[in-house]
Amino acid sequence: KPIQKHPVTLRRGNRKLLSPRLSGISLGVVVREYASLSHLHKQYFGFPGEILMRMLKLVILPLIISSMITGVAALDSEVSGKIGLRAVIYYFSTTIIAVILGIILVMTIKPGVSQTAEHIDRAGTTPNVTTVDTLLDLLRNMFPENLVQACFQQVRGFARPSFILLTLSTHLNESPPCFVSWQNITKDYKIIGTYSDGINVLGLIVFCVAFGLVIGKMGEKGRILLEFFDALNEATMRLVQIIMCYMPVGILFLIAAKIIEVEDWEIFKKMGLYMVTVLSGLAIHATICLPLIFFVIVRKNPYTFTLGMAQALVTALMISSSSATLPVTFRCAEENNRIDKRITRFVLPVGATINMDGTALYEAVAAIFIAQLNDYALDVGQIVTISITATVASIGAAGVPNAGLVTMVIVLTAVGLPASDVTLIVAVDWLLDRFRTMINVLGDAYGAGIVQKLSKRELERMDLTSDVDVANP
Ligand code: DAS
Repeated sequence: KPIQKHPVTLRRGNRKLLSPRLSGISLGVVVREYASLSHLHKQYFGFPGEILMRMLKLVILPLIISSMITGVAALDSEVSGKIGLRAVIYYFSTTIIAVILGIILVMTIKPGVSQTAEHIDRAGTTPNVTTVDTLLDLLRNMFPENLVQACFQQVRGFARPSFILLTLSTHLNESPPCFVSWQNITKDYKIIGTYSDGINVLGLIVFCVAFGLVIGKMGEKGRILLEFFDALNEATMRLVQIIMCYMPVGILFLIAAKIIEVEDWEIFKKMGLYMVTVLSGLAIHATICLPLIFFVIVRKNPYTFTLGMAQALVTALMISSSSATLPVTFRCAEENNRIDKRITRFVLPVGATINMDGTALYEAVAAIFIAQLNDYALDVGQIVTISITATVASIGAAGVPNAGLVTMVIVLTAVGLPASDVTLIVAVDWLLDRFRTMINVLGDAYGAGIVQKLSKRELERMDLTSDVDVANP
């Protein structure tokens, strides 16, 4: 049967290029050949995906600096204070809701109790963690140093009082919580492009907010700086546009490389109920809790809003990093969901760093699941402690892959569970991390939409008074 002339063909001028069907077939052939050739070299198969990750990570630093500084400078300090407060209240409330949802589900489904997993050998019990340093040593034995540093710095810096409660130790013999110093950032960024997972994003944000406030107060003198950072933001977003053209290829290879890597599919059957508990909690939070809050406040269709964020959600699902997804989150929020740049530039970087509903839900579920596996009967006090520590730990989790696993050790420690039992769930974390990162990004986007709605009056008042519309050129 003659091939039907494809109605739409790719053309440049009057030269006909490959028709979409032909190009799809040829891409499929290329990928299959490449896969068959490179099954011996997994890392090469993952290389095109790694390129995508690195390109996105490359733009994080200029994007956060330019967006935060111009975002804060474009708002006067009173307005930015109100917007910041609304954002933080939203972050805490949705995170607590996610934790409570997770606890209700895991106490109902009881994944750990129904499992007839062979009794866990208690031989390698972890040291009874009493100080921050013992906890740090334990983490260092389990995870890469820079990942531990990224999370620990954030938890310690952000939640010191609860941290003391967590470790119930008398001697916190480490330096006061470190906020950013410039060399601290460059230390993390050894060479731009070899992004270290341990960048101190929280410290960077603190610096940018302070710097933006100062520039905003400089009036005419600060204008040249403001225009520089605005131009830097514009240039960075154009770079993101170019990177997004490559995205389909990168994502295709990222998925393929991950699937090739998994050797023990058996573990998924054993952990099935646990994964169902986590995934159903994340699904309920994303399709009911967050949309309901959004609809009540913004009075718009939340699902249309979610559709507008689709590209960012797919990116988060593929790369498991809220920070690396930030460039795409910006584009979707501003271009598809028409959120004011003065809100996105201020709210999204903070949200990507400290607002992690998916991670908080996951850590609460995982901690109680491990308690069930060990036949630990948790009392109400311990359940409450898990709620608080899961919330704090999600704030401390950096927006990089597997961060939630690192900070979960803190949750386990807080209720006296063996921290080494984290190893029981590591095997499925690469999959669950993707879904919780996706919910983290969705929560950030909803937060920007809600804060914009709540700040409508301030923004309108500023539009009337401001002569330089820097935030929305
Ligand atoms: N991967 C983290 C993020 O980027 C979430 C987590 O590890 O829990 O949001």
